[in-house]
Amino acid sequence: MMGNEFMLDIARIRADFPILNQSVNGKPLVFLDSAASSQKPLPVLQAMEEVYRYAYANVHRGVYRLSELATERYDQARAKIARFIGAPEPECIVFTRNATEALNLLAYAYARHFLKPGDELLITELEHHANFVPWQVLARERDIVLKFIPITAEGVLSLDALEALLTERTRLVSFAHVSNVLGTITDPAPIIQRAHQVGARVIVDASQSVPHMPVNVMEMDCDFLVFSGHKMLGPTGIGVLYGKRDLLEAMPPFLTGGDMISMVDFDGPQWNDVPLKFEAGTPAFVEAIGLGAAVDYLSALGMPAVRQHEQAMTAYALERLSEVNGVRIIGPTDSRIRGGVVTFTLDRVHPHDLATLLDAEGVAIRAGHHCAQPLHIRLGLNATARASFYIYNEPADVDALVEALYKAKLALRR
Ligand code: C6P
Repeated sequence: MMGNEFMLDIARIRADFPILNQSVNGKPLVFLDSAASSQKPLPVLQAMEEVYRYAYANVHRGVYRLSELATERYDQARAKIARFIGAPEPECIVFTRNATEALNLLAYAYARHFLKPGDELLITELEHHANFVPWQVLARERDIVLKFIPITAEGVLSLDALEALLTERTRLVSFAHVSNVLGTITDPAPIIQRAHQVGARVIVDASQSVPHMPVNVMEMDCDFLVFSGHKMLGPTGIGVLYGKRDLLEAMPPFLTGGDMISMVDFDGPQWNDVPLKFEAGTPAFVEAIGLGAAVDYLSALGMPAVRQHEQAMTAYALERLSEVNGVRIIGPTDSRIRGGVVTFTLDRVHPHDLATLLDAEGVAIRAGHHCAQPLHIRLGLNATARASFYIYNEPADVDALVEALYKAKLALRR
């Protein structure tokens, strides 16, 4: 049955992740925090080491062979990432440090430039702080009206409410494709269509979707899309902003300095072409090459298979966790509209205490507000526990989580 089969050869995949093959607190490590940051397979580590060993020199500067080699690989990484998300050309891919920087870039270089006082900006109640705080700051500074698409009791965005919130003055809509807390997968199509009908531009925060499912920016027709490399097998310090070329060209730069100008004299600078206009200073090119290797790795597995495996893992986790007395699952219980993120609470136990007790059993989960404090306020919760899955997780990991939960309950007499 589609969605409930485990599609990946986990034993073979795990052999590429030596970090998983270790004990923590005397117990085999069960890593269930990939939504925060994923582990890295050997081909990614090797690709980066290879550059440092044999092909390292600053990009876009030297005319000598080593610099050309590094520049070629940097450009190839950009092209791979463009193909991976269905972007029409590599020039639509801007490298940033992470999704947070990409969203700030848009707040500064797009919204501060194109939005006027009284214009309206729509985000949602389920956003990560990265897609929340930059807009709050902008709204305060520029008298922009910030509105929030609410979630239903089931934890999905209310499209009826969207209708009521959209107006002629809505200039920008920004939302998470997959919530890092509720796991909710939002179908971007109806939101993007309606936003475009009122003349608004749309940003998709794909931090929790691009690593886990097929994403195609052309099919989606979003104006901008952002994600981080470190959540998708790539290194830290590299993120991506996709933008429609005409929009990127119309935007002023975010940071200024070297590499982002085509020429400068005492009268002033002229900006470089996109995407270099947005990449001031020496870029994280070794990290970008590492991300390119991560994209190769995911592409070889096939993103439909990655999604199907995670959906099966999520369905299994939802089933096993709901057996545990006192566990409350937060977010949709239908794995078809849920990414590989299962957030829950355990009655009368603080999630931090729970995470500490699970850690003693070798089980690594995240506890807290997961940088989505407004959503937690909306849910009436201070904190939650979250298990998240990736290509190297298997049903036995969920069994270990449930077993550790029973042990924690016993220790706390809950
Ligand atoms: N969420 C989590 O544990 P950065 O930190 O820039 O790489 O990613 C920010 C970000 C933006 N949007 C969403 C939906 C996210 O989930 C995240 C990162 C991590 O849930 C770290 S707080």
